[in-house]
Amino acid sequence: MLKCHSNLRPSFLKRTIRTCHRFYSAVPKLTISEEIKQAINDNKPVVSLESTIISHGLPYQANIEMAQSVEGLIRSRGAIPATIGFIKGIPKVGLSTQDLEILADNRDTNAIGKYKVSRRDIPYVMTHGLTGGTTIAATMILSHKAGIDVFATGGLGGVSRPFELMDVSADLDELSKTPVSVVCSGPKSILDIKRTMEYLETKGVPVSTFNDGQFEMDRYPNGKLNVPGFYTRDSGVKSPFTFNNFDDAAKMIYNGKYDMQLENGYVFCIPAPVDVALPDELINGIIDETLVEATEFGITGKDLTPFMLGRINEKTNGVSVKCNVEFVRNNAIAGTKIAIALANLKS
Ligand code: PSU
Repeated sequence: MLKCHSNLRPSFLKRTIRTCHRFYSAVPKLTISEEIKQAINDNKPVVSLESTIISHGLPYQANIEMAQSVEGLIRSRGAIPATIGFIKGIPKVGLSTQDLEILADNRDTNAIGKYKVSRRDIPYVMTHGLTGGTTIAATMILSHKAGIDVFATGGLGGVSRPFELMDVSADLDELSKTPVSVVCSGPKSILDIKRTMEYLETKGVPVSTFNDGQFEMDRYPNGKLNVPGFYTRDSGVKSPFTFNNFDDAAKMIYNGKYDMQLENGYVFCIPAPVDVALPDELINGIIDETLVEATEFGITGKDLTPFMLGRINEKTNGVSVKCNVEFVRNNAIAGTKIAIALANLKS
């Protein structure tokens, strides 16, 4: 509230108020589509989706087809999809077909100038009216602001393998402070999954892996699975928790977020279906070789993941992209089931 001091002239005050108003109305606000707003108000299940996977994670055509088919899958199974991104500096929850096309068209990588928007990039992107895909971290932030609990994607960021770089994805810290659940196929196998899991433990983030009934259970003492590693069903690193049905996943969110008001997020890992996952022998060799290339080219930080995924696609003749698209679709279905179960618990 502006205090009126006797030495301030009314005209000065009026001018100040007008300037403040102009300034504030120029700041783009979180824009939520009417359909999503309505669904959230009515406690209908909503599943959010990120857009870095569209702008930087997958090549053109596969990315737009994936984005549209995933939205369709969520809808056909009874929830509302909410794809999130920044369009001309505006944080949007619920992207239009045109917005998706703009983000997806990454054919000329020099010309697009599209941003990979994580937590630290948000103010810059808004100030400069930029367009960009949101990472898991940024999608969690916008989902939480909109009131969405569940978010589905492909693979989590994590601790990168060249440890000297101390390159830890902002996704991990976000999971410690934003109560949104990420349904994914585990940390990306290009990462140091052991260190990623240690980091998540320190940050108090529950990681649970879904038993889809397709594992040879005698390999897993006490029925405890390992976390999947994005392209592969088993990374070899223990999953702290295993779950057998989506109702249990929803109960975990409800107990932590609504009963206990814990502020952390949750990771629900859905192993890629058996016929979709890539054989370890094929993918591990390619990843090791590509990491060496990344070091040679000096590629680090936020550029590392897009570089790795792009090169792995080339080296597998597109097989890695097909696998990536299929498990995102599978995760979207799982996310929808969790969102429906959670909406029932909340009603
Ligand atoms: N899942 C995919 N492909 C992707 C990503 C997820 O199948 O490209 C993105 C997510 O946006 C995630 C990001 O947040 O990769 C991780 O990037 P970084 O390692 O730079 O934090």
